Amino acid sequence: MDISDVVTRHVCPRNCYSSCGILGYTRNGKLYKVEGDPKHGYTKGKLCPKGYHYVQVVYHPARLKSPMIQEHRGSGKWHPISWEKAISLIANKIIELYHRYGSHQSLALNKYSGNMGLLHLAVEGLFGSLGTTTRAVGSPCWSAGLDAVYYDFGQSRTSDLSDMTEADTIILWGANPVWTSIHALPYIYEAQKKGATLITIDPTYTATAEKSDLYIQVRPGSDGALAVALGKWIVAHGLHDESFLQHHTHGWPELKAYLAHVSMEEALAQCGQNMETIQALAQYLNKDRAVFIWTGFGLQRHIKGGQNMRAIHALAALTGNIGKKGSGVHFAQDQSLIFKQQITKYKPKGAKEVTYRPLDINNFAAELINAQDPPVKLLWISCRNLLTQNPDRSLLLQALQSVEMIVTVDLFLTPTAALSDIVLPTTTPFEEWDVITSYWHPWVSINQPAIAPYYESKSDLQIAQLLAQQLNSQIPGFCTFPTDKTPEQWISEEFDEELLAKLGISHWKELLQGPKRLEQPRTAWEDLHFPTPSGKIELYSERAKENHLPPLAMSLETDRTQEHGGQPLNPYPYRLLVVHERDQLNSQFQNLPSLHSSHPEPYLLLHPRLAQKKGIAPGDRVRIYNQKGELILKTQLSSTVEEQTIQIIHARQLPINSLITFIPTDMGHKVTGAHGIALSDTFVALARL
Ligand SMILES: Nc1nc2c(c(=O)[nH]1)N[C@H]1C(S)=C(S)[C@@H](COP(=O)(O)OP(=O)(O)OC[C@H]3O[C@@H](n4cnc5c(=O)[nH]c(N)nc54)[C@H](O)[C@@H]3O)O[C@H]1N2
Ligand SMILES: Nc1nc2c(c(=O)[nH]1)N[C@H]1C(S)=C(S)[C@@H](COP(=O)(O)OP(=O)(O)OC[C@H]3O[C@@H](n4cnc5c(=O)[nH]c(N)nc54)[C@H](O)[C@@H]3O)O[C@H]1N2
Ligand code: SF4
Ligand SMILES: [Mo]
Repeated sequence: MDISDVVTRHVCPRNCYSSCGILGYTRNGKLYKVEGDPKHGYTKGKLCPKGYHYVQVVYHPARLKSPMIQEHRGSGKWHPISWEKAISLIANKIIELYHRYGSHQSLALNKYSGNMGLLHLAVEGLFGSLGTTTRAVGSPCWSAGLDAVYYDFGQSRTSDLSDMTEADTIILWGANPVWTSIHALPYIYEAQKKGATLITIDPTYTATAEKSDLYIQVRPGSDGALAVALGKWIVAHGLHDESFLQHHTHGWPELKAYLAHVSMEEALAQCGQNMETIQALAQYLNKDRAVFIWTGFGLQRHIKGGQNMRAIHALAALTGNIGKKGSGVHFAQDQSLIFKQQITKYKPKGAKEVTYRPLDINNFAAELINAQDPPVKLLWISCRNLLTQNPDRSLLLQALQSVEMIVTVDLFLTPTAALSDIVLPTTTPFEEWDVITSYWHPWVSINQPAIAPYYESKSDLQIAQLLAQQLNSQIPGFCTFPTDKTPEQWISEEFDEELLAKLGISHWKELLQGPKRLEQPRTAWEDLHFPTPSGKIELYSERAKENHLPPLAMSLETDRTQEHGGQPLNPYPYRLLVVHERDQLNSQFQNLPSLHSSHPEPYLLLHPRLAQKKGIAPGDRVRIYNQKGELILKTQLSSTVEEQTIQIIHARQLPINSLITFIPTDMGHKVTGAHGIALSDTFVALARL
C-alpha cells in the first residue's frame, strides 16, 4: 500500500446471500484493488471470485459512458446524447402522456434486484411522488417460500450461521451454497469437523452434494411427499417430540391423524424413494438430534413449492427442532428489513398514500398486453435485465412493441438495454453512497464513494432527482420527490434512535469504521413465540385455508399431472432445471473474460442413459424445444443430473427464457403481492441435429 492510497468501505449490492463487506483501494483517483472487509462479522474478509473482479467491472471497456439514444429500436445505431437532452426527452414524454390519458398509469416501472441498496429505491420514490403509475410487483425469486414461512411461523427469521456449528445434522434442502452462498461454507465445515452429519437433498448431485455425508436424489418438486413419508415414519417409531408439539404447535392432532392414515406407498411413489432412504434419513432427523435445515430457493421454484416448504417446516416441528441451538429451518430473514424507506414515501400533494397499478413481475408480458386502460406507453427499467431474466421472451418482445418509449438504466448495454430507446449509464458501488442489509445475516454495512462516477454515469438517486427537477421546471409542483437532499441526508434520516440502539452505535457514520451486527437472538425463535394467529407454529393454518390453500402443512399431491407443469406428459417429457451459475450473479459478471475463460461455451448436461435412449453422444449438437421456443446446444453427459432432467450450464446471455413460460407457484401472493414462478417446472423435448 502506498502512502497516497485511500481505503474506503463498500458492500456488494447484488441479490446474494452474502452482501459482502468490501474494502476499496484507490490511488490517484483510480480504484486499483478490492479486498474483503475483515470487520464484516459474516463474510470475514473474503469475497467470491466475482467480487474479487470488481475492479474489472468498474473499468470494463463495455461500460456505458454517457446517455445514448437509439435511432430506431433494434437498429443498434446508438448516439451519445447529453443528460440534459435525455432527461428532457423523458420528461416531455411523461408530461405528454399525463395530458393524453389524464393519469400517470401509462408510465410503468420494472425494477428488481440488480442493486439492492436503500438509495436505489429513489426510483420508486420518484414514481410514487408523481401519482398512480404502473409498477411490476412480486418476485421471481423467493415468493412461494416466503408465504410458506409466513403461514407456519408468521415471520422470516434465520439464526446466525455460527449456530450451525452446534448442529448434529445439517440438511441442505434445495440449496447449493458451494456455488451460491460460499460464506456459509466455513460454518458447515466447522460443524462437520465437530461431528455433524451433512445431508444434501437435491435432484442434482451438485458441488454441495459432493461435500456431504449423505446425498438424496429427490425427484424435482416432490419434497413434500418425501417429508410426508419421513413424518409418517418418525411418528410411527416414536421419534417425534410430543411435548414440543403439544406446547408450541397448532394443529398437531390434525397432522397426527393425517400421518396415521396417509399411504406410505403413495408418498414413496410420489418422491421416488424407498423405505431404506426414509430409515436412513430418520436416523439423522429425530427428536434426539439438533437438526439445522437450510431450505434453499431452488426448492420452491415449483408449482407446489410453497406446500413442499410447509411440509419441511412440519418435519422440523415434529422433531422439536425449532428454537433450540443448532436447529431450525432457514430460508431467509426479514428481521433486517430495518429501514422505514422514507425515500419511497413521497406522494402527490393531497394524496393519502402512495398508489400504483400493479402488474405481476413474473407474468409481465401478458399483463403488459392486458393493461389497456390506459396502455403502458413509457417503460422505465432499472436494476433489471428483463429480457434474460423474465419468462415468455417472445411474448415480452411483442408486448414491448406498443410501448412508445423504453428507458433502461444500467451499467452495460444488456440485451434489455439494447432493446430500449434511451439508455442511461449508472454508477457502481465504488461511485456512490448507499447502505445495505442482508436477507440472510444480521450485518449492516455502509457503502461510500471511492472514485468519481465513471465518465458521465449517475446513480439511480441522482437520475431520479434530475428527472424530478426537470419535470418541476416544466410544470411547477408536478412531483414531490426532493431534488436537493444529499445521499448522506437520506441515509441519516433512516438511522433513528431505535435503529442506532439496535446497532449499538450513536451515529450512522460509525459504520464507516466497519459493518455492525443488528442485535437479535443468535438462535432464531429461541423464545418460541410466533407472530401467527395462534401464537404457535401452525401445522394447521386457517390463513392458508382462507387463501384457498391446504390448511395442513403436510399433504400429498392428489393430481399428479400437476407435477408436469400442467403439461401433458408428452410431447415435452424432460424437465429443464434452472440453475444459478457459480461465476455469475443472475445475469451479472458474465462479461468478464478472465472469470469465464475456463468454460467459454454453454452446454447441455444429460444423463448418459437419456443420451443413449435419444442416440446422443458427447459433443453432439442437440435441439431442445417446447411450445415456446428452441435452443441449440452442444452436449455433455453426466450422471450427476437426474435421468428425466436436463440442465444448461454456463448459459450466460443465452436466451433460455425463450423456453420458459409463466407458471405460478401455489404461494407468494401474501408476502410479495404476486405468486412466485415455477421456473423449474419447464418441460422440453430433445432431438439430435
Ligand atoms: N432463466 C432464468 N430466469 C431467472 C432466474 C434463473 O435462474 N433462470 N432466476 C430468477 C431469480 S432467482 C432472480 S432473483 C431474478 C434476477 O433478475 P434481475 O434482478 O433482473 O437480475 P440481475 O441480472 O442481477 O440484474 C439486472 C441488471 O441490473 C443491473 N444493475 C446493476 N447495478 C445496478 C444499479 O446500481 N442500477 C441500475 N439501474 N442497474 C444496475 C445489472 O447490470 C443487470 O443488467 O432472475 C430470475 N429469472
Ligand atoms: N454464484 C451465484 N450465486 C448466487 C446467484 C447466482 O446466480 N450465482 N443468485 C442469487 C440468487 S438471486 C438466488 S435466488 C440464490 C439461489 O441460490 P440457492 O438457494 O442455492 O438456489 P438455486 O441455486 O436456485 O437452487 C439450489 C438447488 O436446488 C435444487 N433444486 C431444484 N429443484 C429442486 C427440488 O424440487 N427439490 C430440491 N430438494 N432441490 C431442488 C437445484 O438442483 C439446485 O442445486 O443464489 C444467490 N446467489
Ligand atoms: S456476489 Fe455475493 S459472494 Fe460475491 S462479492 Fe457479491 S455478495 Fe459477496
Ligand atoms: Mo433470486
